[in-house]
Amino acid sequence: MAKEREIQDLSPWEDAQKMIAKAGREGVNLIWDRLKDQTPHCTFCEQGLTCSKCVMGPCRINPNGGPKKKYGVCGADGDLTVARNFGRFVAAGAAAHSDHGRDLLETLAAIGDGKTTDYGIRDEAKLERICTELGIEVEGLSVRERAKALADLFFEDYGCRSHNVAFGGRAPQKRKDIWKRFGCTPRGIDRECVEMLHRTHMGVDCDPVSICLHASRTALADGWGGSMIATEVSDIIFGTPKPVKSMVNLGVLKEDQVNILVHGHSPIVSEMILAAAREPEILAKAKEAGATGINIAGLCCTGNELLMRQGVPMAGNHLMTELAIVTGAVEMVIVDYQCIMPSLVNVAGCYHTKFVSTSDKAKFPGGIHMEFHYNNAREKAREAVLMAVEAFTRRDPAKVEIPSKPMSITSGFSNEAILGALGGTPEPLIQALQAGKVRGVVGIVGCNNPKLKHDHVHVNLARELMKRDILVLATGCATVAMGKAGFLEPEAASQAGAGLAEVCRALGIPPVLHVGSCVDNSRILHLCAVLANYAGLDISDLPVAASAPEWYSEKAAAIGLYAVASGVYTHLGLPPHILGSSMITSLALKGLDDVFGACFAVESGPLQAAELIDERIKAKRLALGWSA
Ligand code: MSK
Repeated sequence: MAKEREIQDLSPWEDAQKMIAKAGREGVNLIWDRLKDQTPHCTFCEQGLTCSKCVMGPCRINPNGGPKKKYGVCGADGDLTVARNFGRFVAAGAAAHSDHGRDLLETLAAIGDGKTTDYGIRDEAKLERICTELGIEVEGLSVRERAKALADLFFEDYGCRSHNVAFGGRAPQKRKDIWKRFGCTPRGIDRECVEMLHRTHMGVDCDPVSICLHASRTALADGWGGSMIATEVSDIIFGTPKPVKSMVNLGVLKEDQVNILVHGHSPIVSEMILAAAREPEILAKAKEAGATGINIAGLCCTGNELLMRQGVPMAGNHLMTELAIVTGAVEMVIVDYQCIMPSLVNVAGCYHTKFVSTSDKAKFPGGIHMEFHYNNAREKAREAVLMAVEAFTRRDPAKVEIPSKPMSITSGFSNEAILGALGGTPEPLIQALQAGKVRGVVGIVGCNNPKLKHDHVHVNLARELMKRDILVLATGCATVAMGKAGFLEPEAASQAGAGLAEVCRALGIPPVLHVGSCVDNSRILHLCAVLANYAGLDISDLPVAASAPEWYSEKAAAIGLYAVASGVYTHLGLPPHILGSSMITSLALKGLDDVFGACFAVESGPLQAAELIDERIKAKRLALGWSA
């Protein structure tokens, strides 16, 4: 594996660098090794110009001619091929978020039907509020009946009848009018995903622009549908986050405790693991095994879910998942779904670590499968934690290295918490924006990608935006980067511009707010809608932007597109596989502005990206008659 100099080029963090070196000494194959093996990538695939959607192919399209011709066997050109591939890419991302939302919904329905005692309603006030918002008459209904009524309403959102997703009603009227004009109003969540698969079947929609507009509709069904349902129902079942202190990096692992890492996205399993690990009888078993306790820590977005609500520490983000196991101090990685590299089974096999999968839709050959359902979750969680306790007795102390001291962070900034800090109304934030103390708000979201130096763009972009009095909202794997850089503590206000620092100090908040997991980007959408509605504007009028600096996943593409289709200018650190079509590329970078009042920008340099975002924020501010 990499030499010292190269390791420093892969990640800026001490914990990552030490574990990459350790993996090299111990012969553990990592994501960077595999990227090297796969480089150079196929240039047709990189540009979105391959098609394997039928058996007349596969085809590789060369828009400029040459040994591979301009048209596939069916006659599709480069523009159509790129559009079809991108449409399916977005649909897969929207499906992933939304199917996660469906699991929460099935749990809510089970609570309503009295089919589970393992789960309940922790935020009854939010249940009532959302029921009322969506027109459910709550008077006279018990908590369970309300849960059932809300679940039934949301199941309709997933369906195929002509029916607009309920939370779409939160968008400003001007935005809804735009969606209507361009045929992008999100209807059933499943319907849009299925329709995208249909449209991109050979011989259906042959207009690249039409496919792209449907991709926007599919993404909107995710943002205002599946993801928003996932967020709101998670809050209802597990509690709405409020500011909470915690810690981040591999230093959160404890040498004298049973370490269990929860990984994936849904809180359904991880909340139960946490509850089991706190049971006195199970703690007693851990003590019998020689441990001083049981330490639950998070990876990726299920970690964000537990961090936001329970203050559970975060061990790392996407590129840290293999490295966490390399510490030799992890008894178990227990996963649900999404962003779980299949390689983790092999890495776990190099140590005493148990790798446990829990979802019937995410199985990992070589791992242990323990299927969790709403009616067995508590019992399965106890079983899993006891298995981790047993693994602790087989830990090899010679292989243990916990590489750093943890950083402290503050998390838990749900919209309820943000509006609460503002006195229950968006007015102070609007005033701060108008006065230019806070010049804009930017969501920095998403993943890591081994093609870019780990967390480098996240951290340097956020640092630069803060300096320019731009408040940052972080979700997903970006959160860990922000935490490690020290940006998630109120003291980081000292690194912000004078206006933002003043506002942060007055409210006692950091200049970068952790607002959740990747489905929780819906919180940012909702906050934009609250601000726009309050100010009588459209979202595209606001000095706001989004950035996914190190994204890799289909879900991130769906998030980016629903942000743009909602009127939010969106920066990407890497382009999607669309560069083979100049038509689709120029639609993404420019043409969408004429449709949605927002478009994409692609830039891998953090300072250059900050400049682009700042220019956009300036333009929006000036258009509102505010100082630049
Ligand atoms: S986990 S989608 S790597 S944010 Fe949500 Fe992180 Fe991106 Fe997965």
